[in-house]
Amino acid sequence: MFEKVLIANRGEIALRVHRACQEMGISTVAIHSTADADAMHVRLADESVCVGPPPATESYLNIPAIISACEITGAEAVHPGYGFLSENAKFVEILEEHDINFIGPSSEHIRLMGDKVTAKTTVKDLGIPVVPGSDGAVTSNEQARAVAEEVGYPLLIKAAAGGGGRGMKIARTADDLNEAISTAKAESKAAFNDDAIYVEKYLGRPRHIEVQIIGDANGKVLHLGERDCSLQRRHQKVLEEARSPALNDQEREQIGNTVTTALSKLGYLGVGTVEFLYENGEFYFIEMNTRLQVEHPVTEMITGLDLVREQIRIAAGMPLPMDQNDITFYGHAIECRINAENARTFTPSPGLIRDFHAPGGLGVRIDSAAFSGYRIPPYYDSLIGKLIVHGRNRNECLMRLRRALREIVVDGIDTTIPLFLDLINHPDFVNGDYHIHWLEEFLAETT
Ligand code: MV4
Repeated sequence: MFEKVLIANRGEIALRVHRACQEMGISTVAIHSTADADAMHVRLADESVCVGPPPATESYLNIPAIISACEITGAEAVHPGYGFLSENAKFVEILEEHDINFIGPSSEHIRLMGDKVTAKTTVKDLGIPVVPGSDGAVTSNEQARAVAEEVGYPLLIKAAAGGGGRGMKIARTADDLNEAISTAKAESKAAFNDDAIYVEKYLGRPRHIEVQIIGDANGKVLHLGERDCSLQRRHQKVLEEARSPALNDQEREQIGNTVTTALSKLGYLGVGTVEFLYENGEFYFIEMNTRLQVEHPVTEMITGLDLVREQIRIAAGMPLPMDQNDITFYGHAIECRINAENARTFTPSPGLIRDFHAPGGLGVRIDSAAFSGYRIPPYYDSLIGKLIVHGRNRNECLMRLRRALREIVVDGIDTTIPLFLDLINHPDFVNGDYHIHWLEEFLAETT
């Protein structure tokens, strides 16, 4: 096992990784920008290295500075958290050249899934259901038109380099097609310097359901069930739950088995998430994430597994100590992302947290690096913490969430807490009856 791990991240996820390391007897190295010198992840780590000025491009994304920090401290492995360098294949290759372990999948698998066209054709060949559409990239308007005749309108034009909704355009009818293609290409060229596109049938009101998987160096791949992440705004998830209120056990088992069979053929190592749209009882693959995700705690709460611990063990070459039959699911978990943002306008609200009080009690977990007197810097994302609640069933989980939301105190800045207090009383949410556009429609109606 590693003796020392460098955590190439900040905020709550840096703390989350530090906690797993401590429990495994591994000492930790924090990196930080000058803006984060007093941050909680720096205070708790065994050692820390300043890697640059506040902008992430010069600090948390500064590969030479991070490699130097590993060499100076003797860290044998890097945990990237999420965001920043977590899905950067080049970074993984540079670590390899320096004989430093990356706690995550191979650079080949990161690159494969980073290109949405190669990801889709690869998983399709492995037996995962995909959205009907072009076979690979589309290189002419005539080709797009031919696919549209086959799958029907509306048609969705997607950027191969995209993801997270960037570079997507809908063609409602054949008349819209040429314009949608040229706008999608132009946007993708500007954002990613790549104008490759592909097309799919547009699904109107699906749910976003993702399957958590974990694979080891022996080719064993297990699934840890699904999460429903349909409640989102502008492609930012707001609340996630496990299991999905929309699935029955037969559907769960079927999609879980399909995914594990496919990913074991690929020899996938590490944790990963296979994202689907789900509509009218059918699953359609959209993307695969090759990192630990923000919402991983809801999976931890219902399986009792520590995903970061498993990531570290796998990166150290250890086999998964369990089989699929050993994974059991207990109860229901919901995560609320508490952002330093206005709950209605989502305008960022950095600044001083005058008072911070975490709720507690049975089934309540807070993953946060915030504290009373902490000043949120304006340079990074606005996530200040995650409230994760577990109950024996969804109803108990909802009751517990309601009381935890009434206990939590974050004073001095605007947060998204009032939004959750509204959501928890909405019949559609209480009934689990929502889809990927539900939250935006709710906000439009009530703001
Ligand atoms: C779609 C879709 C409808 N039909 N694909 C958005 C981000 C990217 N990950 C995939 N996305 C979508 N792909 C087809 N064929 C609708 C979306 C989509 C979406 C997906 C998941 C979560 C939130 C979303 C919000 C808007 C659109």
